[in-house]
Amino acid sequence: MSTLIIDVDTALGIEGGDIDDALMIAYLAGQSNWAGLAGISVVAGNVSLSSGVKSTLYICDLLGLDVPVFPGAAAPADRPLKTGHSLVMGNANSDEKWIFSHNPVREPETMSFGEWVGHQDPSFRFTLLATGPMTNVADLLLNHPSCKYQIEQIVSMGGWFFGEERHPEFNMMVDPPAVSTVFQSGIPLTIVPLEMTLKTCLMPDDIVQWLNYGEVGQAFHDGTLSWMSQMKSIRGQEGCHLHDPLAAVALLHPEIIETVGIIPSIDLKTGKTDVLSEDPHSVVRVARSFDNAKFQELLLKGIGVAFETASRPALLE
Ligand SMILES: [Ca+2]
Repeated sequence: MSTLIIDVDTALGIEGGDIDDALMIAYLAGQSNWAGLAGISVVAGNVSLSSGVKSTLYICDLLGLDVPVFPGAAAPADRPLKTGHSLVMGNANSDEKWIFSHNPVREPETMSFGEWVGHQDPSFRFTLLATGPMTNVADLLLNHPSCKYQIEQIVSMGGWFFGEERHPEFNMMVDPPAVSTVFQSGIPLTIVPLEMTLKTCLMPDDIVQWLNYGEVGQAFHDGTLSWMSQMKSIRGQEGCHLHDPLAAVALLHPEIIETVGIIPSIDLKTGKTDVLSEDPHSVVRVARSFDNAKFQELLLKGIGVAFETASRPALLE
């Protein structure tokens, strides 16, 4: 696979912020036989842009992940931002409270992601793993059009494509015109939709072992447990779903998912997604099934490797 760049709306560390982007980053950091992560672009979605950047930088600190972090769009172009945080807290103006006692040490890039790509060698190619609203991705395609030829493929988490009881999925709902731009770009796109990720589940017992890994394990454990408590109190749900990590594991291990080619559509007002037709030749593919047990095994293994590496004392010279 080519170099990887991820576009995320990270929220670990924010009370009421989903932790799935953070777990995905930890999983990617744990790929010791593969060092392809070249950059992280942050988009507003689960939380505001400033909180998302703070969370991402802090996670990079914890994981010892030395990659550039680019602040992206603070809101969609045509409508105000409605964060996942405001939906979870039931209050559009609730503060995004930081639950950790430390703040990130590293700083975000001053250059935009698009400018950075523009500064790379023209032969630079990358895979874009997008697990937030598509605002940044559409911005890249519209304002830095030559980048289109540098993106080999996009893998994303979002939408709800099959089934009678479909609703607009959060990532698609935040910025539907941006999704439409991506759908129409012609870039190969693999989508891991909500109807797949709702089958995933992480339970408190699965994360107890993280407490063996010092500060990084403690922070991920506490942040994840806080999100699980939130899900329990507002939805009566045990544990939490692993939406974004499924997209990352499916990218690195395509053998765990089955996809079908589709011609997708999106309602530009509501963000509700649909399948106009199935088409084996379409560049857009959507996951229809996956091996849940294998997914969870690979995810927890990768996260464990990342935590062990990050918590290991530095060797003295
Ligand atoms: Ca996300």
